[in-house]
Amino acid sequence: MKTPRVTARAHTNIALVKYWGKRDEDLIIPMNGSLSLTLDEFYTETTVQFDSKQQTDHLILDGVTQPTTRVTPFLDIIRNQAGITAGAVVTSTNHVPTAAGLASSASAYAALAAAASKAAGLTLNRQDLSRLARRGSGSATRSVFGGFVEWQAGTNDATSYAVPIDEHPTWPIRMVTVVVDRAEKKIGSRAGMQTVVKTSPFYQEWVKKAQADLAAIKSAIAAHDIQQTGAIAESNAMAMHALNLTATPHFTYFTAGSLTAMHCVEELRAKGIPCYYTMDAGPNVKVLCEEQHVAAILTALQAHFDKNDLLVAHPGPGVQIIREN
Ligand code: 2P0
Repeated sequence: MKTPRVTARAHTNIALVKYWGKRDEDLIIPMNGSLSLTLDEFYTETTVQFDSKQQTDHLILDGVTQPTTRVTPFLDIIRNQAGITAGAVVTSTNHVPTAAGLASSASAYAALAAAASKAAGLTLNRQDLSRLARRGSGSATRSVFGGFVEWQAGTNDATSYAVPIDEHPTWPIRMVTVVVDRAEKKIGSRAGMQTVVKTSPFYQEWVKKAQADLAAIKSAIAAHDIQQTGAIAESNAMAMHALNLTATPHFTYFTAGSLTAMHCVEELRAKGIPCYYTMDAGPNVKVLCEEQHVAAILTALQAHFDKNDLLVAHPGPGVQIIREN
């Protein structure tokens, strides 16, 4: 017997206050709360169908069959909840304007959680869907919602989930992505954050700072204050990347191109243009600004980067079921 075939779409998100470290590796409970902006530009569409004639799962990612090492344990959580044992066919496509190395586990697991839970016959509210997405990848917790989203750290499976802060911002906020390097990252975020939690002597200071940043950025976002919001996001990102340099062995995601982009943003700011950078577990730089300054920022960045490597994103929506048959 086959279940309905369900397709979900989820957008990626960029954290302004970062998640960087787990208190529970298995349940993916973070050490600190985080806050992100879901983006319209980059998303994943995933179709799931369970078939009781199938013993194992199949994963086709962007047209290529992949191992199900991480997907099968995730689907097992859903099968347990739904009381089924059927294998699944999972077909997933990443929609990123160029092969920019921006495909993310956030959009992937948010889409998979929505499509697979629906196909399995579960009816989850968005809080429970967020908890489920979290089991696949921490950042996916937040991609269940659109706009500005807070992941409340919690202390266990029941209390660690995302909540919308402003799903449809009227604030004309934009995120310019500078594609610095298209190569795969050398140190995955999972291993990177684990090393940092275990070895950085500054880790507890990070947790304190992230908690303070989270409270402060929520006020700044509510006030549509770009200077405050941007300054907190930039400072939080640099603290996260500083942790990596203080780990044993130390590592960094910065490349020469990342530094070029960051200097360019600082020069723009010195000229009175409010724009602020953030970086994740890779060399690409994301610039937070308001719509009215996008053109000037693109012009300045084009002195160093190819036009096609500069992508402008708006706030995007939360996860949606887009087909069911
Ligand atoms: C974030 N990142 O808050 C942080 C900032 C990257 C830097 O969440 O191990 O793929 O699957 O929970 O979510 C990327 O890590 O890690 C991430 P897992 P995930 O967006």
